[in-house]
Amino acid sequence: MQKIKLQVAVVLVGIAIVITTHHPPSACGQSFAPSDPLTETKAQHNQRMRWWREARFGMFIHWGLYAVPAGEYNGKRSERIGEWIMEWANIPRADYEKFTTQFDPVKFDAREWVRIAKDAGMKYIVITSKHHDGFALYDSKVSNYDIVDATPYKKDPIKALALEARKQGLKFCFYYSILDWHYPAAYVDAPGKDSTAGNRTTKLKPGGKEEYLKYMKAQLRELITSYDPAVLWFDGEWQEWWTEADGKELYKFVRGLKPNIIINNRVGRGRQGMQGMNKTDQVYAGDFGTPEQQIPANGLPGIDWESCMTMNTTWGFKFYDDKWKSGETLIRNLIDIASKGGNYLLNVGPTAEGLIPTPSVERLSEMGRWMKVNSEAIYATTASPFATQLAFGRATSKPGRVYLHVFDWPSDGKLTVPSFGRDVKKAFLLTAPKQRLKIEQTSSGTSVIVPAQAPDSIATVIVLETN
Ligand code: H79
Repeated sequence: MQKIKLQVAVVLVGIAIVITTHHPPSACGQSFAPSDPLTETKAQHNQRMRWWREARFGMFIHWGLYAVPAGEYNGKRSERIGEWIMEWANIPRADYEKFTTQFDPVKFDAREWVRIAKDAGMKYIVITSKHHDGFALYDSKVSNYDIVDATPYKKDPIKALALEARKQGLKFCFYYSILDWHYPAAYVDAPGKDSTAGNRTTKLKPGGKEEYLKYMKAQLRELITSYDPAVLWFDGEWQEWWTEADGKELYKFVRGLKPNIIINNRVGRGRQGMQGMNKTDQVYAGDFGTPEQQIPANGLPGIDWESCMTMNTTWGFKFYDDKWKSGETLIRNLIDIASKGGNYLLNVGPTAEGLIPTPSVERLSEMGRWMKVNSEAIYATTASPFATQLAFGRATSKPGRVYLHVFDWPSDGKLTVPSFGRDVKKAFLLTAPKQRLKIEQTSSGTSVIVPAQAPDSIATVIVLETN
């Protein structure tokens, strides 16, 4: 009884807030939907987003049945992404299901995975609970197509990973695909395609949508009540049968189960392709934009976004993909993204045995070495205070401090930045706070006298203390 009264009160408060704070999309149209009927004030929204905005760096994990073929089917390889093999190799559902018998990740070690993420400086983990292939990586009660019911492994790795993430202080989050190639009511209607294979788009049999919605909600309820994720990261929303109204409804459903959860914009139809930010004609569902495999040229003030990117060219493991980005590129991507006010969600694709590939581990530990010394210039920072991008690198900001991330060290020993509306009181290398660097004020900005050699050739951080 007490509980019912409380809920009524919450709804009434919600309505009051809707009336008083409802406003049209901002000029840039990029504001994300208020979470009606759980409408929150700006302050409540900021509070909910707080940990995520401060985190800046997370690990994406694409792990599922596709790790078994690992990019090769009937001797056929592809340049395409590994987790899409059911699509590009045109594999019928009944054949794809057979991978379950070979998915036995006996080398999976939750503690080790979380350690790898944590040592890299990552603050959260987003793992595929279910990708487009429909296979659940956790013990779903509403499906037998999951790791516990259908594989020789018979255990729930998600349970272990969620526990371990919590233990080591990382936020634990789920990816969930709206597109589902395995659901019985879904079928493919495309020339040359098996009707039960994977495809960019699927159709649903009559009545199938209502049935599938129920199924999805049942799985999401399981995910939220059993694992308490901090983020739900939807994908596969571009199906013609999925509408923005469906997205708004699902957003409400998920927030209703966990009010302080954070949800990406792929829950609805807002995002503009791989660029990932929202269309500007209306307010769309979701809390943050999702650029994929790209970094926006500039950040958008007041807009939350997260670039998700791979380290090689695939999300799901492909044994022959050796097009690895260098540690330098990955570190500079993290800095570039932070300087534009975004988060970096960097992917690993573990093997069917349960191992994060060695080249990924090596790169993450290289990032960790940089972060151990420089993370102050990443965590809880906001975008660069400079009107235009700095030629020598990037900048991040905090109250009282600006961090210059120098990629190209000056040959004349002088680093010059334009005025940015705050006085520079002193400057020093982040690694040597007691040794002040000389500064010269010019009419158009500030010059810092720096050592002849770059202390860190990837990115040296110089702190400007401001008032
Ligand atoms: O999970 C990973 C990939 O499997 C999945 N998203 C990442 C995080 C993904 N990557 N690429 N694709 C899915 C292919 C989808 C491409 C497109 Fe489209 C769908 C092109 C046209 C429709 C999305 C919607 C991009 C533009 C519109």
